[in-house]
Amino acid sequence: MSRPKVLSMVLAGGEGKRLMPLTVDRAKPAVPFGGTYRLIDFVLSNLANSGLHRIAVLTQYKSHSLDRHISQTWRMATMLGDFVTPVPAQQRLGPRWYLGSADALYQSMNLVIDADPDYIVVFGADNIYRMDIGQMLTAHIESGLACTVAGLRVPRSEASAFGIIDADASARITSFLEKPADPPGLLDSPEESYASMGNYIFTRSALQTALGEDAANPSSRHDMGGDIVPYFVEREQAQVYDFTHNTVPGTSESDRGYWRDVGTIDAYHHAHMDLVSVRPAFSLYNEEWPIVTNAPQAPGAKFVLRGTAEDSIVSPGCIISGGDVDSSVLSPRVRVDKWANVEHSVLLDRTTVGRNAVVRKAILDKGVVVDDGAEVGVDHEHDRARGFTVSAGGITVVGKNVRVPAT
Ligand code: ADQ
Repeated sequence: MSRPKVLSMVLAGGEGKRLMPLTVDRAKPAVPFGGTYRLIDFVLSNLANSGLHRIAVLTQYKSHSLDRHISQTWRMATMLGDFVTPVPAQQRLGPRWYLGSADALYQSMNLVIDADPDYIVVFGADNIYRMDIGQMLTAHIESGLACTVAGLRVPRSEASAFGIIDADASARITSFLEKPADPPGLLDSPEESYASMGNYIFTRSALQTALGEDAANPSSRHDMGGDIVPYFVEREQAQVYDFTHNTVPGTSESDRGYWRDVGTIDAYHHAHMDLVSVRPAFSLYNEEWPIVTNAPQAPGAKFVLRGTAEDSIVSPGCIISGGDVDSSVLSPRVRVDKWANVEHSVLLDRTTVGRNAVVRKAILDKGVVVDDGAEVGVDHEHDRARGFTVSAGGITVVGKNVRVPAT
């Protein structure tokens, strides 16, 4: 069989309201993650490592830092030549901003016509995982169906954030409920539900027809999960691809099946803690399936005056000068001064933590300055009174460039 022609389209227009204030002035896929990465690096690395090099990234909301990151990291990446193209909303059909994720695809149909693919891979941009998408493509082609949805089991308590799948023994999807208030449990495991990962493969002609009908339907919300997947389920043309069957070179048994939606502050914080646990639930150190990013031009991290970091990721350019860092992730050029204490926290680029300061279970956005002796995450009432966000799970978030005084 000749190699099928594939076009990948990455949906990168999400606002990420539940990640506020991290998404005040950046699109959700541009949110930094794991020290030196941004969320979009995970899907783009998965596509590139899977040999799928023809990629359009559909951006929209506050896309400036996202566009810059894609051009610096991906468009120029020598391993890919110039395959990754960011497509800003204004380059599409018509003058309007798009209405939903399906409309973003519909308005980008010119890319499909130009590339003339047999199959279209449509993936979200906000998740942390490794996946060989070639295996899902094979399953899609072998099924002969029009639509394949990647799925995995999630705790039922979290399932109302997802599209929930019911499938028969042959993996054909028999029902799909987008973000149901009361998600059904599985027959063999009532406290789990089968969730869509928001990653799809379509046969090109079928997707074009579906998007055309959707665009003409005034009652549609033009949403991939809410409208397009149900369209194919109704026509008995959708199957689920079980993510736990996917194998990626270099991953350990414990890494297998790791997938996190980091759509909330608590989930974002939790996924960082997964990175720094001694046996990480998700390892960034797998060189056989590298996650690619734009490494900063900065010297190695430096530890002076008995500064320490334990169970932590410390990026280039950081200086730990007599402070202690524990179970935390530090982006490039962070400074932690004498007698300061940082624990269970995520510090983004160029934050500084002054002498005797305490930062606990917190996320500090770029450029935050914690003054000498100041505290973050110690007293939640005080945190809220100072205008910081405190999540349901008790994580304090300080927005970009904010100065935290000692009183
Ligand atoms: P959500 O992630 O809540 O659920 P959505 O907000 O549409 O759905 O985001 C999906 C992807 O599309 C993200 O990568 C986002 O950045 C992007 N996006 C959102 N709106 C867009 C737009 N107008 N244009 C371009 N891109 C856009 C989805 C599915 C669920 C599934 C979860 C898994 O709808 O069924 O369970 O993903 O995380």
